[in-house]
Amino acid sequence: MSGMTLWRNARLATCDAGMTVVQRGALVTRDGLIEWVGDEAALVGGCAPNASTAIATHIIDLCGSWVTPGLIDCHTHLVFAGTRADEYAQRLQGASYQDIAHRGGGILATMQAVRAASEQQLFDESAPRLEALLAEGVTTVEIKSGYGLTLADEAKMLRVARTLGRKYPVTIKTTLLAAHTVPPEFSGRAHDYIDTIADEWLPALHAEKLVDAVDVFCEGIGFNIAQTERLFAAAQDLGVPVKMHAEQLSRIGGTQLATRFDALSCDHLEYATGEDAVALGLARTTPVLLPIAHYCLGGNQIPPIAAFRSCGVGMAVATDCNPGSAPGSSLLLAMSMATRLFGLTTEEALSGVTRHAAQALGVRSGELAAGAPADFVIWNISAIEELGYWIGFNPCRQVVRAGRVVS
Ligand code: DI6
Ligand code: FE
Repeated sequence: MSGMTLWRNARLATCDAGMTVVQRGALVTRDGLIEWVGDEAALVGGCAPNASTAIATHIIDLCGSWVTPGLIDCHTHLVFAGTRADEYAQRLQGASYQDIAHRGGGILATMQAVRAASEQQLFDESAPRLEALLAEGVTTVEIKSGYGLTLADEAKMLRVARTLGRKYPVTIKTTLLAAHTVPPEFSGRAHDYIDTIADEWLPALHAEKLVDAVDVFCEGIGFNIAQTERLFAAAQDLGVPVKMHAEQLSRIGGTQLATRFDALSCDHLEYATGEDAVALGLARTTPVLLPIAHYCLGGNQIPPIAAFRSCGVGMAVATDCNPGSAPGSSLLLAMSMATRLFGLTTEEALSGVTRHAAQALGVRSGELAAGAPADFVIWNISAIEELGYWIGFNPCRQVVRAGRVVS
């Protein structure tokens, strides 16, 4: 793509470190990137002052609309087959998530459905969930494996995630979550399973360029600290960043381990403590809040938000889209729940799905800033607080990805 586009007369929520708002702002985009952003009054003859010589080839008047960076859903399991609505009904009758997992349901139920599905079926079932996210202005999505639990089936899930990224106007980051639960082939041998992932699957999938990060469900019903450390060390040897499902249902100390590996993020954190917040702050590991899972599990424990704030730790917010604990494909709903259920401010919720979500993925987007990808959303709202306020009503007007209007 060549040519420069000037997007003028916009109210910009830049989502930069200061959450700067520019009331009469403009953006200059070129070759898929933001070249300049600022107050329209600084533009000289339709051209960014320091940017260049040429007058913009296209000038688009946004008529005073609010513009934010493209939203980022930094934690999803959206590639899966089937549903687990039956388990939701059982939980409403008092069964716990752990009870259901111990009975062989839960993640293993979805594993069976994913193994039975062809790659095409998996794509066809997953695509509508991605479409729902994109309709709300999401331009970057992280997708985890973790329901295949054989080398071939984990590869199938990750390939579907990559294919989604080619067929839709979205940046997909893939995460290997083979360490989600112990599959039947390794029953009673969690240690061997971790060794197999570390020694065989991770190197093979990494060589196929299917793995942008490695995640572990570090939990009483998942993998313990020693097992997690073993897999993180293997990832580190390959230069692959790590993430963790940490302190979701109990506190076993995953966060402290993750920060020693400079993890990109620790996710869930309902049972994290002030000490964990300190460790996250020192390590620059981003906490990711997943309020839809908290809501659907009927949890009564919330993450230590005040401690995150006092440690200066920026919080990300994501959907956790999955068939068990979080059957949700709405990042705007996750923002609403993060404010109402976890007590975030509307500004924190917005930075949680933009700048801090980008940090949780190690990507450059999530900000309206020179040099960032030209991914942004034009909204039908009159106040920025409307994001994460409406429920079941979508105020997204237009999405621009890599400088092009895509919807
Ligand atoms: N924690 C979660 O919330 C998801 N995975 C995890 O480790 C749930 C996955 C599922 O129940 O299918
Ligand atoms: Fe999750």
